[in-house]
Amino acid sequence: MKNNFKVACLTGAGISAESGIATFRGMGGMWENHSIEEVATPYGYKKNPLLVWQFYEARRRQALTCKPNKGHLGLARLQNILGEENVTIATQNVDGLHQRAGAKNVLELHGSLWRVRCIKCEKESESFEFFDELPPKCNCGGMLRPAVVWFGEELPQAIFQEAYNKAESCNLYLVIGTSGVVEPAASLARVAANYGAAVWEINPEQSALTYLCQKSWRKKAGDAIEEVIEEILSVQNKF
Ligand code: BJW
Ligand code: ZN
Repeated sequence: MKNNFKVACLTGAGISAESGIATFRGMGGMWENHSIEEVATPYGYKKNPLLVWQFYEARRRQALTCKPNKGHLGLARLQNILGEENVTIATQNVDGLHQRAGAKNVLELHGSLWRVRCIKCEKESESFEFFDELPPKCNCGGMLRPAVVWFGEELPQAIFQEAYNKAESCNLYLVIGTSGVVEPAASLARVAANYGAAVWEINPEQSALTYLCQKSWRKKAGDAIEEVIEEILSVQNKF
């Protein structure tokens, strides 16, 4: 029998916390020793590209030492159980851990640590290497930047549109490990709710999206994911 139960997920920094990658906000967060304007805006990059590159290069080096955790692996398993076409993962994370866990068609709303873009010729390319000289240069002589989305920048349109379409058409929207304060990513959960999906959340703390949720697991993603998968499998026929 063909399975028509559709799950769309929105993940944030919290799902990678158990892999050892710091979240952004709060104590011990990645921005604790940086101002957001300095390292997460085009203005900051223009003002001090070296500082911004040092911040991202440190994160690239650290991310490579980290492994996907039970949360990432659980979502990849859910794709295997229900079918890739029925489980969409839109992530705000740039660490690539969903893909390394085996997840397919991951929608990277905020770009990737593993891509760079030239600010002169705008060519974008994959880059897993570490740069000897910072800021790194493109073959055209222009300066490269991390291909991530900073505040005030537009999200990659086609990717956001696909995430939006999946939010509109899913039965269940699963929000994992995000504070839900950054737009337009957070709006995807509201879109799903407006189109009639159930919204469930995994987060040890309340988030800005908790008010939308029928169910909230106040646990770490890795501790809750198997329970949530069981619950999805037991309710999918009731939708
Ligand atoms: C666990 C856990 C465990 C811990 N298990 N959970 C509407 C209203 C107001 C403002 C705006 C608006 N629309 C747009 C804006 C402006 C702005 C915005 O949203 N500002 C708000 C903050 C006020 N948005 C933008 O500027 C966006 N662009 C845009 O809208 O452009 C419009 C445009 C159109 C046309 C032309 C031009 C422009 C862009 C936003 C880009 C965000 N970029 C960043 C950096 C990415 C690169 C990088 O990684 O360095 O994305 S900011 C940062 O926040 C990063 C994250 O992806 C994002 C979200 O953070 P996240 O993932 O939620 O992390 P935390 O730390 O906040 O939360 C972690 C959670 O995990 C917590 O809840 C913990 O409890 C939980 N947790 N352990 C499960 N084990
Ligand atoms: Zn170039």
